[in-house]
Amino acid sequence: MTVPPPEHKAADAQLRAPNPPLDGFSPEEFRCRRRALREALPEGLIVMRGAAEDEFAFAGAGPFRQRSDFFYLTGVSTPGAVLTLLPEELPATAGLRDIAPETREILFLPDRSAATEAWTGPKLGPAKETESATGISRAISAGQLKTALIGWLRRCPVIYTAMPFGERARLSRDYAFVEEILSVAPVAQFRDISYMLSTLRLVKTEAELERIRLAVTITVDGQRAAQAAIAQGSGGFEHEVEAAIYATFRSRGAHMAFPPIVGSGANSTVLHYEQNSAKMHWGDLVVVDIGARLGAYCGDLTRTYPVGGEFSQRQRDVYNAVLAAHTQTVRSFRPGEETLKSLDVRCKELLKASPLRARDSSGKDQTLEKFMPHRVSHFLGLDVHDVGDPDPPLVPGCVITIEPGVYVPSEAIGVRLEDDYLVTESGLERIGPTLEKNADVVQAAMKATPPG
Ligand SMILES: [Mn+2]
Repeated sequence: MTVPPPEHKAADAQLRAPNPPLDGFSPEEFRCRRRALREALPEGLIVMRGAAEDEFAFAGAGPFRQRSDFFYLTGVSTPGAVLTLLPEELPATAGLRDIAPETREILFLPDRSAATEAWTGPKLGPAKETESATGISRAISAGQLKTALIGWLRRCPVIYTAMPFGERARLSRDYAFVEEILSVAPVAQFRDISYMLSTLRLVKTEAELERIRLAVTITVDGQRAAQAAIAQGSGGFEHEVEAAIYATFRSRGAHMAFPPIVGSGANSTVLHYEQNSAKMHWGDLVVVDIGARLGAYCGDLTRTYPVGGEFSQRQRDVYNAVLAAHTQTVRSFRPGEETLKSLDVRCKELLKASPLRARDSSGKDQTLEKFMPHRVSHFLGLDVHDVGDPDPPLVPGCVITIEPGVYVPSEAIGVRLEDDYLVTESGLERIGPTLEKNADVVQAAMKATPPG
């Protein structure tokens, strides 16, 4: 260890202590994840790039959010960080001086700067305090990353990192990062880390489940606020409903996990409607699809409400068909065999079996599954559409949504009913407090809502 010169200490003294990292989780939680990843990929150097300051701001205006894979491994939300995990046989001294050769975990962080922090607030920096706060063996300056990689890759050319794929791959930051490494170590043999990470992230720990439960609980509160706003009846605006949801989330310390969907009338049939600007009228259905993000974890719930609290007979019929598909899909879950795909197939069979028909765009009567263009389920966790291979059977500890929907533009009727479930040994267990789906109960609750 080197001792910083006294003038360095004097500069540091002006920096305030940053908020603690890890978002309330124990260091052991993240240490276990890093250990599992190193054991799964023993033959290469693991290099994970965290998000840059301007990379993942929500809608361009929200707070900085760490990329989920990086948070999963570190609990660190400081922008510009890079985590390296070394394979067993590689001495850390191959790339760095002043480090114990057996060190396996090294976090590279931008140096702290009083001038920058005047704008952004206190940040974790390369320091002993960061090591004790995170449980990561060493936290050193990001300025040392390049030299370290050159030395390590000389001894171990296999490197696991997040590789970009697809049409826009070459425009991504990850691609630039790969090129940067290649420019100093052309010997590097890149392998993608994303699949292995998604496999680890699929099964949630108790601590993660507790956090997801809290996020869902706040999302339930948001739905209740939306229901009360829609119960006020004709003349209100979708954005007023959104505002009620936003107030509920923020007052509980949560953020919007994704742009909220409040679609009334014809907008209820638009799957990812986000304008939330229309006036609501008696007789409209309103699809409310929202999720709270508490810290790093998300909830995701959809309900469908009649403006003023009264379903028409036709709306009620469609609503009940969707509700039956939801309930039956959950009830018929086959532990050990079920996949996201088989759930989707079953849900659509259930809709098809309904005696109801609706008119498609060419004027023909069709069974209801023709009006459900999306899948019935996705994984939920650090991301709203969480990572994970959809093909293998779902294992205990996965968290999934169940969200059948029927959208009939010719009648301006859209209905979606979504809850979040934990996969257990015996089936699906709903996460969070009760949020009624029964049409009579919803209607009675809305009619009992006092004027706002
Ligand atoms: Mn969803």
